Amino acid sequence: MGFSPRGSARRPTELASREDGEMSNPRRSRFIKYLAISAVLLVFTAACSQGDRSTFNPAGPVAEAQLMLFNVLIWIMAITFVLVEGVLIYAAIRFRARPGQGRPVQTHGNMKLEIAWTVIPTILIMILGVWSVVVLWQIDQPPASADYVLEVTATGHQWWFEFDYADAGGGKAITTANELRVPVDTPVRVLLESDDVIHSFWIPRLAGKVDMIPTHTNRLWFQADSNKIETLPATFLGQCAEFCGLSHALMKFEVTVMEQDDYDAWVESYGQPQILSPKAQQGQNVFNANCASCHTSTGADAAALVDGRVAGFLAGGNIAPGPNLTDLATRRKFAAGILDLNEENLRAWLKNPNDFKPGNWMSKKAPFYQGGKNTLSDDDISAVIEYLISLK
Ligand code: HEC
Ligand SMILES: [Cu+2]
Repeated sequence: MGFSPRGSARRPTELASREDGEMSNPRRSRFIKYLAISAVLLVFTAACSQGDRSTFNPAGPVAEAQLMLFNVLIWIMAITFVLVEGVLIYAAIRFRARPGQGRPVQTHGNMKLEIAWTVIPTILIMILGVWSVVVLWQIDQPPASADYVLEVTATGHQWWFEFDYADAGGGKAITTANELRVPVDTPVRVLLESDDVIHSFWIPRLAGKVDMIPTHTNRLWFQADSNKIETLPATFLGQCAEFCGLSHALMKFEVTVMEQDDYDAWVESYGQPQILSPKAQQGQNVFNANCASCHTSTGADAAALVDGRVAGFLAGGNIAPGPNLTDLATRRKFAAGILDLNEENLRAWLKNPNDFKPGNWMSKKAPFYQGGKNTLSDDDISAVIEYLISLK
């Protein structure tokens, strides 16, 4: 009970070193070290707020509402934290034990204080809680006043995104991968599904993060506002936000926001038969023989086809659902947003996808990879690349 004699005996020397105002050398160097670490961390957080992936730069109503929620919560919590810690530190310094001081006056309880620090936080948390839920409800569905909502099903796969438009416009169904194209100023409802493990759908500047769960459909919506975008088409980066296996960090996608006319033109041109050069025709044969079990390259991927692949995959066959490649050549990137689309990168990818995506199912399952090496001839690889870059 009370102060131990050992404690009071030690106190004067400790206080003396604290009161002489100067920091001792080891303490000063430790202080400088912490300062340096904080400075480095600050640089990292500064990097977080830049570029196409910043939640602090919303480009539409949903991301804006989410940012507002974040800002209000963080500021109220920061102010509360500073106040409470301030009073605590003030009390600890102001009323600290001094040498020669006897036992302080003993008190117990203070009804007014107890009530104040129970009631104030309760009210605060209730306001913040109720308001958060109201905002979450508000951004759950596109505004009822919207006269058109584009609907897309996004399916998570290890480690890429499939996008299915049941009606992309004019009744046309489209299946594509890793690049979601949407018209500007149009609400887009995204139905979220997964064919393997849990993923999470996140476009930092537009909306997120909502989990993609096998056998259960979640949803979110977003809209890209023209008055927050400098030039069209604009690209917004997306990212899987739930750890989903080895290459989770390489599971990205892009949202391309287009003028309505450009979007309509894409829908119109999607899956139109292309005129193939002789080399590309050879490539098409290579493709049909080696790639078509997992990839589609002509028109829509019927849901049944994908389901069949998923079933084959789950049964352990030489099959894994792969991205629909119908419009591959019109994309900026491939392999889920990690490689720029050009011949050189396509060749490197086909040689060994594992160099870019550890554990990917293409090199694990495709029979033409033996011991991590592509056994197709260089000529066949060149031909299939010729074919791939004709897929518009
Ligand atoms: C066993 C199934 C399977 C076979 C066979 C297969 N792939 Fe793939 N492929 C995949 C999977 C799965 C991915 C997704 C990899 C990832 O991003 O994690 C993929 C990704 C790709 C991509 C990137 C697509 C994009 O939209 O990002 C290209 C291009 C590609 N494959 C080409 C080919 C070619 C050409 C062949 C035949 C020579 C082939 N694949 C054979 C399963 C397969
Ligand atoms: Cu994922």
